[in-house]
Formats: sequence, C-alpha cells, structure tokens
Amino acid sequence: MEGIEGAGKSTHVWHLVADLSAHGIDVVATREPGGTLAAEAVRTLILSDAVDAWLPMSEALLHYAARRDHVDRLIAPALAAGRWVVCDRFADSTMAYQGYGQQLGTETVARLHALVLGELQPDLTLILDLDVDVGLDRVRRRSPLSDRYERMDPRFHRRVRAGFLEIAHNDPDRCHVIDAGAPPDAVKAAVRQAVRQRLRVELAE
Ligand code: T5A
Repeated sequence: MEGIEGAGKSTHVWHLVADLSAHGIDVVATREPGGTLAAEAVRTLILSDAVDAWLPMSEALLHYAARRDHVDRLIAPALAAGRWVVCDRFADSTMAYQGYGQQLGTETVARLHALVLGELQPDLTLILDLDVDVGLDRVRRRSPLSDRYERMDPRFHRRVRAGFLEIAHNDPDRCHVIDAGAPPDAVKAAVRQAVRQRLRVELAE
C-alpha cells in the first residue's frame, strides 16, 4: 500500500488484512521503514531529527538497508511459508520520496533496488492518490507532532505524488491507483475490488 502522507495507507492495510483473514487467508501485516527490530531502529534514525539531517543518497541507502533486513527476516520467510504479506509502504516509497521528491533520480534508485533486492517486487501495489494539502491536513489533525517528512516543503510532497503516479503509469500490470479523497468506505470498497480482480481472490462484502 503506497501513497503520500495521510492518504490512508495504515487505515486500509488494516481493513484489507481483516478482509483477507476473514476469507481464511494467512496474512502478515507489516510496514516500512520498519517491520523488524533492526529496520525499526533505522526508522527511528530516519524519521527523527531535522529535515536536512540526511542527504538524499544516505537516506536512500538507509531505507534499502532497512528493507533488505525486512525482506530477509520477515517478508521472504512469510512468502516461503505460503503466507500473504500486506506492507504499509515498500520500494516505491524510496522511488517516490528519494528518487522524485528529493530528486536523487529514478535511475539511481532503480540501480540501488537491483543491487539490494534484484527483481523482487510486490504482486500488487495499491497507490492511494490524494491531494497533498488534504493529506497533510489529515495528518496534522490526527497529531500536531510531525515526523521529518511531514515537515518538508509542500513542493517536495507534490513531487512525491507525481512520482507515485508516474510509477503507476510505467507499471500498470503491478500498480493500481485508487482515489483516496473519497469517503473511507468507498476507498475500502475500491481496495477490495482491486484485490479481487488483480489477485483473483473472492472477498465477501
Ligand atoms: N519514506 C518511507 C521514505 O521517504 N522512503 C521510503 O523508502 C519509505 C519506506 C514513513 C515516512 O517515511 C517516508 C515516507 C513517510 O513520510 P510513516 O509514519 O509510516 O512515515 O508515515 P506515513 O506512511 O505517511 O503514514 P501516515 O500515518 O502519515 O499516513 P497514512 O497511513 O497514509 O494515513 P492513515 O491511515 O494513518 O490516515 C491518516 C488520517 O486520515 C484519516 C484517518 O482516520 C487518519 O486520521 N483518513 C481519512 N479521512 C477522510 N477520508 C478518508 N478516506 C480517510 N482515510 C484515512
């Protein structure tokens, strides 16, 4: 599940996991940056401190260090055991935030991905698309204490949103864009519909 700040990823990861579990699917919910002890430690490093604490390349390397640990210790073993994995953010976040947002460049992030994870990609990526101001407003209403990215310039967030849409445009077989400005129930129904169609699983209403 991908998208800008406040798009509703966490909310809909949990709805989806509940839907899949109710359908008898053995599913693991996890998040990035994080998901394992080491990756959660990297999360703390990345999300605290000043906006300019990390240079774009250092930050991308930290995200990929965390991701490799997350894949090796949690995601790959779960998949090997036949479980489903629903992840709140994954590699497209590095492409969108560091590649587009921090202007590290898409080629650089793609090379980093190939080096660290080879061709590993999710079977389905749901991109919750939302107006940047609406997303930041939702986040601020939820909690006035913001992390490093939430404090970044709205122009940064607009590049991130455009980045996600370009990722989806370039990889339509894997990515599905959902209007996250719709009411929560409509977003939930769109997520369910996309999972049904793309992963060919029956989910009850
Ligand atoms: N990052 C991460 C990178 O830069 N590179 C990377 O490679 C990776 C993996 C992670 C930060 O790290 C960056 C991106 C992030 O900035 P985080 O704390 O995990 O930090 O932040 P987010 O993933 O952005 O999570 P948020 O909690 O901020 O947003 P969510 O999960 O999209 O939104 P959610 O579900 O918590 O909802 C936000 C609020 O909106 C309401 C919810 O009730 C909640 O109050 N809401 C709605 N309101 C109205 N209508 C709807 N349809 C709504 N859906 C949800």
